[in-house]
Amino acid sequence: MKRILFSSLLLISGGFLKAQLVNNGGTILIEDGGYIFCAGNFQNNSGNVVNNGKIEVQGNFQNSSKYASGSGEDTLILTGTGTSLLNTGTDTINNLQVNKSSSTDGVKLNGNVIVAKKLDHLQGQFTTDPLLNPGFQLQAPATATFNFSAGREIVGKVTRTGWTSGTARTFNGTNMTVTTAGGTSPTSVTVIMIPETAGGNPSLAQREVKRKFELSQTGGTGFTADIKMPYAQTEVNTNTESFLVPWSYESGDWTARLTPVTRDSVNNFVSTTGITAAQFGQEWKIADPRYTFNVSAALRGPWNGTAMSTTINGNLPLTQPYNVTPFNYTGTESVTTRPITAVDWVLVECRRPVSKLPADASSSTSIGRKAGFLLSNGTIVNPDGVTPISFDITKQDASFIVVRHRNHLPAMSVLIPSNATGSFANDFTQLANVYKNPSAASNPVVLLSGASGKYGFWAGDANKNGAVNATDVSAVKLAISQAVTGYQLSDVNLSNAVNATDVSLVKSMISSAASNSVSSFRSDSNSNNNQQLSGEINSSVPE
Ligand SMILES: [Ca+2]
Ligand SMILES: [Ca+2]
Ligand SMILES: [Ca+2]
Repeated sequence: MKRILFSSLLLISGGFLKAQLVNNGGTILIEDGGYIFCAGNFQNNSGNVVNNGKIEVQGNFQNSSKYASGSGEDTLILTGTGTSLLNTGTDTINNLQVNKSSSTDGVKLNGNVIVAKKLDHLQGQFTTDPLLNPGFQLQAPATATFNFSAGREIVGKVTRTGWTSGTARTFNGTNMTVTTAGGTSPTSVTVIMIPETAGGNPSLAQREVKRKFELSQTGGTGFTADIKMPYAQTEVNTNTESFLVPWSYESGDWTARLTPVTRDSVNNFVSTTGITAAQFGQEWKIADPRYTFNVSAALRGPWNGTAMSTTINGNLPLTQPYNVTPFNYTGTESVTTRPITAVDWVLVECRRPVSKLPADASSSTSIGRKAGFLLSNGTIVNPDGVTPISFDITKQDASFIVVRHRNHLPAMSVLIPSNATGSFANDFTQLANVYKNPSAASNPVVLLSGASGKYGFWAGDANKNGAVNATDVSAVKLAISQAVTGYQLSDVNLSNAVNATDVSLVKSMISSAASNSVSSFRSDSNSNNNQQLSGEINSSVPE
């Protein structure tokens, strides 16, 4: 039996070619305190390597036979320039140190690698080669220590075995951690993390930090997980770092996890807690869920032939008024000062049915909404009175935008494609931009006089039931009889008074719809004996 004994520093180097250490059947024993330096490749083709000391390799390290350690430290150190291929075969290395010459040099797996005690990633790139060799992984027991110097991270697949709940374990970098709790603990957890530079563009690219994560586990049921996910500054794309949240890819949809989220835009990570076992086994990414809605619209009620009046500005509530049926919007938008050109509060919704069909865009498909102000020039702004309305949405992809007003019929956009800049735009004053229910008798919006072909929202839904008909006339008349004042649904022209002008406006809407109807207006002998009022205008927005 051949045995090579190294009890002190051994340098193996060559002349013009990089030296190689090749074992074709012997036993190489590095005793405790021993140190092999190999400027080239270290290749254990057959036989045994028993490492109780240190092996430093500047080329490739390939174990195709047996590698073992005794009681010593057993460290493999990868240094030098260029790319070292690393493959420990089916055997385990106690301590692995990646300390290449510069950040552009690296280590790439050429098979699976198992590290039992400690990983030190000090300098250079380190990749498991996830795109070309998705099966390769760095594996370590949960008890192993992972130490990364600043900016270092492992690209690709890392598995921690012997998993137990309750302790945060590091995977691809200092800020890539997973903790599980409750249920039945997994036996192992795997993270595949691929930054943009390594091809990590999340599937169905919309708006995202250019890096993807795939989490999975073996075993375990009913547990929850806390995860922390890092990113590189260069991957931020069009996202605003202070808004970033995790997203998971579930059932063909990217779904934002708006809470609970913590962020660190200095150290560049996002974390969340309590994700379910089912969510855990998904692709994840990081993206800014706040979208800007550059939408404009007009209301027929306050339209005076040249502009929308702001007569009720002084009576506008300081808190959004849609916290009532049928809107049931519980947002806390409020102001201390009303924007001086505000016509009224409006409620803006983003709807995204899976089918992408407008008929399916019911309120149950809402992925975010917010109350803001409609200004006299038609723009819809945040409560700050200046910036285009913006809010968080929980799904990505093409969407419908709905604008609702408390006593006008709502309107919905046609399908608007999503984009990577986090914005949607729609001008509701253009008929072609507004969805019309094919079975609706009238247009979804009404032509405004003196406005060069612009359209406004139908006025007169004084009882806010999604239709303008004789019952609204009755509601206005009742309000007149009660001499109500202030911010009233029955003030359908927003004139700051409820009077005969409001009755006339509702009637003119109904008769206008009747004369424009595709089909004849409904005749209902029970509702009203004034046949001119028996028509009605229905909202084209799915309920
Ligand atoms: Ca940052
Ligand atoms: Ca009504
Ligand atoms: Ca009025």
